[in-house]
Amino acid sequence: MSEKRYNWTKEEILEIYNKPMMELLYDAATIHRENHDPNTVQVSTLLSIKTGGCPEDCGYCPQAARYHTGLEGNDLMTVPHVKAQALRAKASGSSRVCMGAAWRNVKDGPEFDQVLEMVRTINKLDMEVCCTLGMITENQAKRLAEAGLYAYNHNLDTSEDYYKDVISTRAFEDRLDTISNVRKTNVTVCSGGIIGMGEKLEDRAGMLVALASLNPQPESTPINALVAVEGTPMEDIEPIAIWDMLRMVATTRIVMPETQVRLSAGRTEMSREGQAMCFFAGANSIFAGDKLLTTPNPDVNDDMEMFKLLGLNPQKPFTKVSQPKTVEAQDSEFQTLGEKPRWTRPGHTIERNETAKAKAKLS
Ligand code: SAM
Ligand code: DTB
Ligand code: SF4
Repeated sequence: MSEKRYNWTKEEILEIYNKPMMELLYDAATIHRENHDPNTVQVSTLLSIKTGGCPEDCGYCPQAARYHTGLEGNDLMTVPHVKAQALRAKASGSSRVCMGAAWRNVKDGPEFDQVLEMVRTINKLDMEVCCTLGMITENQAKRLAEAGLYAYNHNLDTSEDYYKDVISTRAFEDRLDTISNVRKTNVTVCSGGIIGMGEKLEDRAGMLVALASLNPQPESTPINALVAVEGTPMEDIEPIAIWDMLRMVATTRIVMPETQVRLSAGRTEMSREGQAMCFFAGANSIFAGDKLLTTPNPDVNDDMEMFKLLGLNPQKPFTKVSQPKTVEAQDSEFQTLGEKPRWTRPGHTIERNETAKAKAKLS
């Protein structure tokens, strides 16, 4: 059994990443088999419960209000609508629903109360519930846990160095603080990032250093390929080659042996052969459903056909961690604190983000 380490250096990770491909695949597949059933893949369904109009300036994101991406925004979804979507996801073989909101951070109040009710509702359907709502405080993490949340997704997205070239409205440190708030509960941590944003290989390695040094390491790590959306500052970036995805998945598997590695955004650009190689190299989760949050994803029937072809089985819910209990709103031991946390606002200038913002104003 390979030993789990929290002190990987950037140099060590780059050495792994740059190995001859066959060595890298063999090493990653070996570690994968030591820690996971290689024929089981966890399937999550994304649900955008609050779309668009986000105040942040994340350079990759179609939901940032300041860029002109032609996206139709929505108010927060109702609980019955979410329940209906969760039931559809369950029927299609998904074990987890991941609810995303285009928020900078969670604010206490009726909308958060509504999200807590969504969490209770889905947990009662015996599905794993994940939320990705932006930054959260310790009290908010505890309230989500009490409602029955299984996982919280909060990506580091890239290295600490490159973060400053991607986002100016919050700091890398804020992301780590939210992850640490989630770790004060029994909710599992889902954290990963995006490749293909113009970062160097050192940044990919730097992101893995940061993720692998979290103790405990994230229970799941999404690896997204940038979906370059028109109107965003990254609209002109060319898609990455499958080889980059493969190397990133394999390296993630080696440095975080127990983590579930999720093949995330970018699968519409990948062939079945490419995805099969990623599963061999240690990916053991996908986002399924015809939409990610706002952009297309492969058809769920095509995915199930691919599973059949490869002899893969969808993972049952609560295989890794047992189902949390749901406490009803009236029995809650927590209160709405109405906190106004002071998350960072570095506010430095990112030229391409400013250009995209100016272009949006003109149109
Ligand atoms: N607003 C919350 C936040 O930023 O944490 C939650 C939603 S946000 C859309 C969740 C994640 O989606 C981001 O951290 C990023 O990793 C991923 N994402 C957003 N836009 C993307 C894109 N165009 N391509 C690939 N991944 C993207
Ligand atoms: C993650 O790492 N990827 C998902 C999920 N976590 C929330 C989101 C991908 C979004 C891709 C762009 C979009 O569809 O808006
Ligand atoms: Fe907002 Fe999240 Fe998109 Fe950033 S990634 S603009 S915080 S929705």
